[in-house]
Amino acid sequence: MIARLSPRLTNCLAASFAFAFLLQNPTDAQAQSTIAKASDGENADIAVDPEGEETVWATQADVASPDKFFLPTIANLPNGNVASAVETFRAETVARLEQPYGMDFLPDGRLLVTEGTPGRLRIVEAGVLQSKPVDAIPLGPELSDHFKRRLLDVAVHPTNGWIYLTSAEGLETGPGARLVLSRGHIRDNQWVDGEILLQLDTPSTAGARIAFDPEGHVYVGTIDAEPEVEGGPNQAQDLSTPGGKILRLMPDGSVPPDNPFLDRQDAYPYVWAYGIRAPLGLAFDNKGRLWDSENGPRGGDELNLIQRGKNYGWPVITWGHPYDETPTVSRVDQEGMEQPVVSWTPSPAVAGAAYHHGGVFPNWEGSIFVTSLKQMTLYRITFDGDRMNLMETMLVGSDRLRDVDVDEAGRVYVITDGGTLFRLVPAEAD
Ligand SMILES: [Ca+2]
Ligand SMILES: [Ca+2]
Repeated sequence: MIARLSPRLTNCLAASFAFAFLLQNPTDAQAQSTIAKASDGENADIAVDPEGEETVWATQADVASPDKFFLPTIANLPNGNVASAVETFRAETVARLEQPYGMDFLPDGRLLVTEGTPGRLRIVEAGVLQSKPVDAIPLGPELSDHFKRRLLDVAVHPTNGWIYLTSAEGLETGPGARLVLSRGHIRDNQWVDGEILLQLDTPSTAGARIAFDPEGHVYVGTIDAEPEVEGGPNQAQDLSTPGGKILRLMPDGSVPPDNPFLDRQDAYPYVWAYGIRAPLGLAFDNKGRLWDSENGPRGGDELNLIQRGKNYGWPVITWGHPYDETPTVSRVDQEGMEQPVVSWTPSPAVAGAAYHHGGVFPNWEGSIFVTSLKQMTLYRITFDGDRMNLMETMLVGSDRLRDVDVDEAGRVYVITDGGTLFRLVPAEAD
């Protein structure tokens, strides 16, 4: 029997099953597909119930027109104090934005937020959205329909004061898009000193998260080609191409002399790690370790601990399933390829990631927060060394949570595809 369920209902269904199937270093239980959901949360809803009888498939129209996920919606946030596992918090709406995608804090505490599709950079000062976007943000040629967001991530360098941006622009000739990494400063609400550091012809302009290691190197996650969408081959295992990689640059955009593949003639010199599928979150923790949250194909979303020169397996190994009508058991491991630290099936469509340093929420110190799109939840994950210790699921059904960040005080900021910027602050006394 084939039925069409609303995305909201599908999400509720999936949410109720998801927790039982969160696996750490997964086992064969993975193969017993319960609810197998379409990946990426960008564009599809697919679910198979535990008996495999009722199947909910995305329509072609859903896949072709993901716009419905980006209609303005008010996030469904809890009222009043919320007692979570180890902290009691309150969710507080800060601002309404248009398709926010990325955010970071300036040293003076102001929050920078990108609005993806209109391509605007906004400033939130002392909890108030400034009415005027930053002027003169450099945007190239308009994008073809398939590529929507013009401005992607924003990140403030921890020591040199430069503000880094990823943006997407159309090609002068034909379809496709170019991913651009640039940097600049904001002076009198104007983007100045702009420099382009990297330009990549890319199969997809999602992802493109920016992170900095303690030495100040710049990292960017790039999405792999999807042959079923772009027609081209996967790039993730091909070291000569920029897609499906974690890239590493010097702050000025030059190639770091200790990047891992510089002795290989054919390798793209910025490659730091490969075999990546859809890195929608990138965050360093306080130990200088890099975490990548990425979408699997249908099942097999991952949180990876990214290390120099390592291969994270896509598309050779995955805990997800191919996009066809019969979920099949995937190949899940191979010598020389890294396993995720956390693997989610069904796919919640994980997105942004951020490290929590404590502050006003001391019991969250050391956690990694990961947002999800399809499951509309915020995960808090703790670790024992490089293994997951526990995962807490918060704000279930709130909205498609696109990205998360933590301010200096330890308040947790979240942006949603529906356009809400909210933050988690300490509970008020009753
Ligand atoms: Ca950020
Ligand atoms: Ca992987």
